[in-house]
Amino acid sequence: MKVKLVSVLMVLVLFLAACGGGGGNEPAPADNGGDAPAETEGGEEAAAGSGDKRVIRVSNGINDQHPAYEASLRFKELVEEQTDDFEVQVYHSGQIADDRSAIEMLQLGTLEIVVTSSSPLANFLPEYGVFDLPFTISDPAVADELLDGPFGEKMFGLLESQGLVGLAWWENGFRNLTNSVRPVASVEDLNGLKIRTMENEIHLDAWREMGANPTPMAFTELFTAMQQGTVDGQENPYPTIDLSQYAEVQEHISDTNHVYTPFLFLFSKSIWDELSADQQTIIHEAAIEAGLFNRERNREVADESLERLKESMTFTEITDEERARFQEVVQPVIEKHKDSIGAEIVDEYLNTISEITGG
Ligand code: TK8
Repeated sequence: MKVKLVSVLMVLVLFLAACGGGGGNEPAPADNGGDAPAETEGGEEAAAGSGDKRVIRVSNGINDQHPAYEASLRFKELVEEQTDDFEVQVYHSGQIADDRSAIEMLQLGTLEIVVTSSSPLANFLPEYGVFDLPFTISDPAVADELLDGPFGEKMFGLLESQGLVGLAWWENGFRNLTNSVRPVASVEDLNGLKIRTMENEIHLDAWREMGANPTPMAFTELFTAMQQGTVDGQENPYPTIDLSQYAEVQEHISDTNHVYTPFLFLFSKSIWDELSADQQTIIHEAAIEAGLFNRERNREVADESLERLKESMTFTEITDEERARFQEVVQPVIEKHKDSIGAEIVDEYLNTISEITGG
């Protein structure tokens, strides 16, 4: 707490120094969203006063070891090398806000960008629940084709009504289960396990259907919840599990691969509308290019992370037979949520996937 106060005071002193007491300057661009630490990328420059540049903040929920953060820095580089109009500040670990609150900030026009999982968005647009249907995407190449094609475009089109602009599909990845109680090889092994899920009805129902005891929680609270034993387990892609050091508080990992979560690179519509067409193009293209880098890195890191996790945790491989049982058990979840997501969207999603896979 004391440390925080000191750094807040330091920023204030720097800011006052930069203003030179003369006034008439822009308001402090170092507003990192309240309690965010001052030592973030670009933060120092901002604190020193960067003239008339418009500050664009990127909020990441995961930490600065993750490929999404790396890709956000790539986005910053790409934008800043093409124009002097912006200063991009990249934040991590939910310093600005967790996914759901960050989306609300975009709607209010108090934050420019969030790299968010699709799942919290389903609380704003039920159609986004389509990505939460378990065991529907089995390969990253399928995800790419689905998201980069007309279906992805259609999903982006829905965002406008919520005050959001979808600029690019990035990747969180295939989710896998960890826990601190026992190895999970079968549906029965899940019985009664307290599993943290994202704040998403479909995830909650899927885990209930599989016999676990799920509880929704913001990602920013997850590590502490595992540490204190409030939950027994959680599910996330390998890079998150590895790079967030979950092995410190979790013993077992299974390659459940139960669902693929895209990241959306989202912009606040009210702020977007204030930008010129040229500025929008620069930002849009940078988001897409950084997203391609993000996907590539994420897949490399997922492999490396799995190797590391196999050394720090007990790894259990789910057999094809058993995975088919998981899939069968969660089937009612798809039926149950079809209408609330929108039957048409669900059909289009499933049909597009089977067209891509040739099934
Ligand atoms: C990061 C989240 C996170 C997600 C979750 O902001 O909440 O479990 O997988 O990685 O988007």
